[in-house]
Amino acid sequence: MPLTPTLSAAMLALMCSTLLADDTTTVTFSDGSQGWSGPNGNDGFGGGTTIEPTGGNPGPYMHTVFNDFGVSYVNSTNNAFLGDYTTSSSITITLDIRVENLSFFGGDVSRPWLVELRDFDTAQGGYPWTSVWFLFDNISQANNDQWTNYSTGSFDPSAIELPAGWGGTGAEDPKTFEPMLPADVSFADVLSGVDVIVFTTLQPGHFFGFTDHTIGIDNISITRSTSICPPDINNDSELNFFDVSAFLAAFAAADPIADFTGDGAWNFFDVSAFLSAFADGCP
Ligand SMILES: [Ca+2]
Ligand SMILES: [Ca+2]
Ligand SMILES: [Ca+2]
Ligand SMILES: [Ca+2]
Repeated sequence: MPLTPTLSAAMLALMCSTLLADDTTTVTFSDGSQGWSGPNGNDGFGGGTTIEPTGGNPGPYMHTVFNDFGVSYVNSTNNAFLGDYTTSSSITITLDIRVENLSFFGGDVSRPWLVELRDFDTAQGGYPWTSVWFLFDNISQANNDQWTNYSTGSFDPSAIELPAGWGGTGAEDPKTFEPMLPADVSFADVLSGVDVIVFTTLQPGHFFGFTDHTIGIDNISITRSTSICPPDINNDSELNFFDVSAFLAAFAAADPIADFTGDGAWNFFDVSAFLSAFADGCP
């Protein structure tokens, strides 16, 4: 029987319901910093970062008063935010920020606000790390004087190309001098072993003067969603022709999602395992 998209979708779309298991970690600062640190000047020079007991969204929050080119909040110890993202079928990173003051020589300014995921293992060419980063917005006192939630939205950590809204560092475009990922490093390569996560105003490739920052952050969250239905390749909780099509494309591209036997090779056994799992349906 020929497999037509319409027919197979109609036949198989009823097989599945919710096929993602979510694992969320949220740092509310009620249990300390949980590995997060903000800028702190030597001997207090330039200002510093403390956890305030009240005034967050709600309760405790991380509060920074600092004068520098930019501010960064760094975590290199909390495994909930680090390690291999590609074992999840999708990831979402969110946080709340409030800007009390963001000014340059007394005049209000806006600054980029982004999350950057750094990997030391793929670093090359004299760069200390490769990274991928997502620009949330430009923040300012005028726009962010109340607690504001920012999210990367759900992204596929196994994507080879940078998803929309993401940039890379670790090399330089020879024509534009813009930062970019090294040619042989993919989005998924960086996310297969994240060593440091950073929220920062320092957008790669941009430079800023000494700026007064008075900023609060709260509710730093990561959600790792794991498919409990591997043949649902496109993660829409339905098994249909589009998954077959997505599997074949992933197989042709040697995407890890199509390595159903998990042996790092793409061959007949993966096709067979996929078709078998597809025929079995999902819980
Ligand atoms: Ca809080
Ligand atoms: Ca790494
Ligand atoms: Ca699907
Ligand atoms: Ca295989």
